[in-house]
Amino acid sequence: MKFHDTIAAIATARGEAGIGIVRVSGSLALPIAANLFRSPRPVSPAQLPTHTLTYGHVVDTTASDNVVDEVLLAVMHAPKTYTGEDIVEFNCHGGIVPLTAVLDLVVKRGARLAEPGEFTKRAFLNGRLDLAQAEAVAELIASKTDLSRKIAIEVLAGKLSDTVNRLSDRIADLLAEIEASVDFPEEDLDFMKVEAQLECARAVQTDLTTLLETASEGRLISEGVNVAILGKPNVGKSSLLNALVGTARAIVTDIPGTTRDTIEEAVNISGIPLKLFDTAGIRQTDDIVEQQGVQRSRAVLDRSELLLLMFDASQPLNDADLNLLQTAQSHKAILVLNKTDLPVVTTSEALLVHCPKKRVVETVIPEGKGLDSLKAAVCEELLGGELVVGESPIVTNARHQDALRRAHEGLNYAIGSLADGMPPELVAVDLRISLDALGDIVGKTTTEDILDRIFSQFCVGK
Ligand SMILES: Nc1nc2c(ncn2[C@@H]2O[C@H](COP(=O)(O)OP(=O)(O)OP(=O)(O)O)[C@@H](O)[C@H]2O)c(=O)[nH]1
Ligand SMILES: [Mg+2]
Repeated sequence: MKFHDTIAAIATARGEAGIGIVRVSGSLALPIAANLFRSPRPVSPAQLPTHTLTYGHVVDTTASDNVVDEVLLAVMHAPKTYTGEDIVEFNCHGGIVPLTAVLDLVVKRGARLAEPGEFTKRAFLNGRLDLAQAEAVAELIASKTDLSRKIAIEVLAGKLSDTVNRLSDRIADLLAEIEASVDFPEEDLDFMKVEAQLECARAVQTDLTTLLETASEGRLISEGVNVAILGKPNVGKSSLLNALVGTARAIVTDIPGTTRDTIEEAVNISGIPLKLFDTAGIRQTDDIVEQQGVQRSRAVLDRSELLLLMFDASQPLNDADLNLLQTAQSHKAILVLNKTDLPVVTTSEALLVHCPKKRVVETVIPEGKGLDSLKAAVCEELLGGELVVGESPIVTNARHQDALRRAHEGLNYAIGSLADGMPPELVAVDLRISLDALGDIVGKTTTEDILDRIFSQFCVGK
């Protein structure tokens, strides 16, 4: 696709840094560089070899060639560039003033400011990346853990797209065969043929299901999980938060009712980004501030995917404990039996009497005892064990998950129609729904407004 305008943006983060980059893409990129860039050895940017850096200065030609910044100019000639167009990048000193001054000059020479994600949108529209790969660029930038980075880089390399395209090809082949039987109806009585088509559709369905099943865990890795620490006052909730975060984030004292408000911290456990909430100990209280804290604890409970319910081994179970054990029945929860260094009054077995199906981890938080087992239990509870990035791709994106669901549904209907001996025209309609849904993932069938929505979530300059 040929775009008539040239776009420009500061591609690096705002703030002070060693370098900052003004990126320019489009047919005016090289003429603009020729106008603004001076090097000790006179060169024309259009003549510079592609993908090279040249030392020089950006000058303001309308102000007697005043030097604006000392830069390295990167020149990349179309079509083998990020956007598929000519690109120049001014590697400037990384401060907002020099960068804005260079960007201003670039705009004055005919470029316009780029929209968020517009470079990547051009890359997509020019066929340099498919849509799933373009989205992986944003996911890579936003990745919260090393595991989400690994998954994003593989999607960017085309691992998901390859799998989706192979599934599409198999459905397209089946569709072609079924459409042929519309054209030559005398063949549609061929029982063997329908059996073979059914077998083929079911095989695709199995692979589609496998891919779709990775989405619940995949999305957890890209989006994170809310985890609440709940328990009666003084059981060691804040101590646990601090131990998992690795700093003395929350105040810990031996006075029950120390934590009054909800404290929120991000931690990474085996590649899963957790948003961890330390809460006010739950108990009946006349203190108004503490009452509000207890209310907030209950609100946190409602929006958490996993609960760490803490119990004090040195004390008998009270009503608050029994209530929590009741709560555990209807939630994903791990029971943490803390203070097992003190003379034990409440045992793991006692907790399990109330919640036979839950995991119990015994801890002595100040000594770090049981923390590794707790982390393993969290991982097991959320992912069913460590998630290994292996041969098959992992779906981390809600839009892809939705498209896979639609593809799955279309195929289901097609299988039903084939099995019931429905006319091939009807089977073909369902197969086409499935094919279009898969096409949405890689951007073959995606509408303009969906594209706009996707790219508007990118940062400016990407
Ligand atoms: N002996 C022993 N003491 C612990 C253990 N874990 C925490 N403590 C102590 O228990 C006290 C209370 O700990 P916190 O972490 O403040 O407890 P909390 O559940 O956040 O309490 P509130 O904020 O009041 O609800 C502190 O004095 C901790 O040092 C443990 O495993 N063994
Ligand atoms: Mg506390």
